[in-house]
Amino acid sequence: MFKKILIANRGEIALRIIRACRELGVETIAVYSEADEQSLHVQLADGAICIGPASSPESYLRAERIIAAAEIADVDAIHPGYGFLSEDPAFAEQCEECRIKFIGPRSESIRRMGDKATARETVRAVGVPTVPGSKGAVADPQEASHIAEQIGFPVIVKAVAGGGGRGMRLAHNPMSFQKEFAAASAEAEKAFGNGAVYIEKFIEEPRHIEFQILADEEGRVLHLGERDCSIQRRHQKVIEESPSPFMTPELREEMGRAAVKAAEACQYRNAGTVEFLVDRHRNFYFIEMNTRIQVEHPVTEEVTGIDLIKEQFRIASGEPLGLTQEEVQIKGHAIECRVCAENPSMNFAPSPGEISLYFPPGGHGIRVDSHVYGGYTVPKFYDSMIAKVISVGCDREAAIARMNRSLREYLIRGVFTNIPFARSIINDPEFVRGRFTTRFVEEFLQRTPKSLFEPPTHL
Ligand code: MV4
Repeated sequence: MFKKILIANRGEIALRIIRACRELGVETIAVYSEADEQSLHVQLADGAICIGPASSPESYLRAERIIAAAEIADVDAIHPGYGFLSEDPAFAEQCEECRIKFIGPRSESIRRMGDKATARETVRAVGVPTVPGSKGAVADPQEASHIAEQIGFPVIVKAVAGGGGRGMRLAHNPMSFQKEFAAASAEAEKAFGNGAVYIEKFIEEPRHIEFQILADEEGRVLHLGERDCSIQRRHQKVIEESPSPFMTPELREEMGRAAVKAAEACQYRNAGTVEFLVDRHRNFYFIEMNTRIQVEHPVTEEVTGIDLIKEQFRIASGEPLGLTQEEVQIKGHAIECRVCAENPSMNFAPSPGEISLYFPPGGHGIRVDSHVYGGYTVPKFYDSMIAKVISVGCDREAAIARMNRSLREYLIRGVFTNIPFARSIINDPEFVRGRFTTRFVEEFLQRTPKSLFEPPTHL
């Protein structure tokens, strides 16, 4: 096992990684921006190095500063967490060149799966179902039109460098196609400096179901079942759960096998996630692979009993996976709500500031992964997520009841939060029925009076 590692991240995931390291007996070095001097990850790590001013491009996104910090602290490895540099193949490559182990896949796997058109072709070649669409990127508008007509409308135009919903355009008919194709490409060029796009048939009202995988350095791959992430608002997940209420044991086995094949196709190592869309007939289609640990990993941990962060360290240090696919058992049900400092009454605008009062929920079956505390100031510079509440129960009903009571207990004053919003979803009859699609939040917002999830007006 490693002796000392550096955490190239902040917030709750930095804490989550420090906690795993403490239990493994691994020393930790935190890096932080000037806005994060008072952060818990700085306090709880064994050492901390300031890497620049508040803004991410000048701190957490500066690969060379993080590598420099790693060399000064003389660490064996870097854990990138999620976001920031976690899916930057150049950063993974620099770690490799400096003989610092990158806790994650090889840079070639990150690069391959980071190009969404290449990812599609890579998994399609080994028999994983993909959405009907173009073979790779399409540059010529005439050729694109021809492909769209062949696929049949509606089609979706996606950025090759995209993912997570950025740079996507829907075209309902041949007339609108040219416009949407050009718009998607222009948007992609502006957002990613890469205007390449590809085309897929638009799957209407799908569910978003992703599979957690683990792969050791010998290339053995396991899947740890699925997470249902259909409850999203503007491509931001709000609630995730495992298992999916839509899943059957047969479909899990079939999709799990496909997820493992997708990972094998890119010689994947360490923890990863294979994303699928599932239509009403339970047809499933690969859409993307995320080559990092994800925000919602705790729901998988709670139903499998596997500590994914510790597994990441064991795998990266060369230990083979200690269990077989048959030994992975899904037990009970877990739900996660992302708590964000934002105001649902103001179109979910971020609400940074000082937390004046803080009382997190607890008790049987509740886990809170968070870096905040009473007196902490939520900086305006980063993502607004301040906590994740994870409930676990013997079944979905029990997990829902537990989530409902814990969101009721959760006291946060000084900033607005989406807690009332999450709670009203948890209590929504359609959510409780478990029959939702990626359009759930949109439909919920249309039929639900705002007053049902307005946060208290006085802080
Ligand atoms: C799609 C789709 C329908 N058909 N692809 C959005 C994020 C990105 N990861 C993929 N996304 C979608 N791709 C085809 N061919 C619908 C979405 C989509 C979506 C997917 C998952 C969760 C929420 C979503 C909300 C809107 C659209």
